[in-house]
Amino acid sequence: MACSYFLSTPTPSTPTRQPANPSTSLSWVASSIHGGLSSVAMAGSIRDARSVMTRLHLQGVRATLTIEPSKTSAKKSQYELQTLTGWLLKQEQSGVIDAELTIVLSSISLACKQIASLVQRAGISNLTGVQGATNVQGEDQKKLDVVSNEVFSSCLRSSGRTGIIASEEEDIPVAVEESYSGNYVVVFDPLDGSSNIDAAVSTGSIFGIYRPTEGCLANLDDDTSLDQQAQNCIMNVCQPGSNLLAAGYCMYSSSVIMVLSVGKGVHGFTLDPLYGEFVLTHSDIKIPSKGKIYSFNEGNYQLWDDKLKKYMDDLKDPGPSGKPYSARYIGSLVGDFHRTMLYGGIYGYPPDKKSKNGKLRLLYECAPMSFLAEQAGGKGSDGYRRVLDIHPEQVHQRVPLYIGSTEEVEKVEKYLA
Ligand code: FBP
Repeated sequence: MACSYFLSTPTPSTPTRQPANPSTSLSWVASSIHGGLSSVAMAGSIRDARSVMTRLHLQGVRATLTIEPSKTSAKKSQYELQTLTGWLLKQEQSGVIDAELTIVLSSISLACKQIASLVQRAGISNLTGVQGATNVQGEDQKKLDVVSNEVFSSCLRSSGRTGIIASEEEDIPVAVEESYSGNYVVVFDPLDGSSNIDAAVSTGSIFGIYRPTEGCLANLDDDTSLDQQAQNCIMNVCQPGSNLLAAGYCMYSSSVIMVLSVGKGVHGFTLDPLYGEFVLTHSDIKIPSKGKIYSFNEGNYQLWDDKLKKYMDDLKDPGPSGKPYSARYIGSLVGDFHRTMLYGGIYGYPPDKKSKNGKLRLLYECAPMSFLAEQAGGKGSDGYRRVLDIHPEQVHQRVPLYIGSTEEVEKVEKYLA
């Protein structure tokens, strides 16, 4: 704590205040009765002050100590930047996260910076279009899906702090040989909103971090336990969202913004292209409790059940008193959810006659986003229960999602009840 202290004597003369040592941010006043004191004044710490006090007392000088914040060090430099790295260190220093998790989150921010530049240059570096392969869900993989997956996986591996990683683009979770300590379990969707990639419309990466459970790491040198190893990985990844330690997304849009929570609120960091650093721009985001914006793919309206159709009709025809809701749909969960976080409203991907459980994956999309929504005072539901309470049965399980302002999510739950 910055402070300064007074040495008051019976015949005070003009005190001189000088910062003893900016880095220890202590300054103090000395009254020069005997002239010699000024040399002592350069000392810095509280302990110094006390020893000076003792010496003065020994010289028969009556002195008292008053501590007050020093004005010099409190003044923030206009060039002071609160970067993500600095913010993570502060969380670590205050014991919110440990050193291992700091490193995992830093490696994720590096992956997002790399993916941001790949997405921005996709058209130039021939990274648009399909890869010519399909993922475990039978979807055509975009070139950038595959590249982003590689970037994300390699950043997590080289952090040496992840035990198991599970990607939306990979069939099964994998144990990380390079694991050094921490052994965190990281689930991620390397590039969400792939239908928007080639049109350079908002996309994003989503991640969630869990603590490893018992028997996390099978003995990698022991071939016979490969099935056991795979089972262990799947078991460790299939945790309910309520076990999440941290989650976040990085949106690639007109700005590149990383939004994350380590369980103490939600904070947003904008990538400053000048420094290549994520800088704190949205501290402690709170989702408005209600909002007149809905974000659904109404193209599926005819496939919805009647209760949901009634809900949607009422949103658009609120009657004489009300104002109709506005429709906003980017077709990228990260973009639509980011807007909902800031402006309020609701994003929904319901089940329909074609996709009985909707389209979104519980582990890589619904649970991390619901963790953020709740940390920001909002809600994430499958229409009947809290998404974070759903215990995954498979790693690529899909669930319906209604997420955003608490009152809006509770409204749709009432219609579906
Ligand atoms: P991907 O992870 O395959 O991109 O799918 C998720 C997603 O793209 C969401 O980001 C988006 O909200 C939704 O699917 C769009 O689906 P649809 O085109 O059916 O509306």
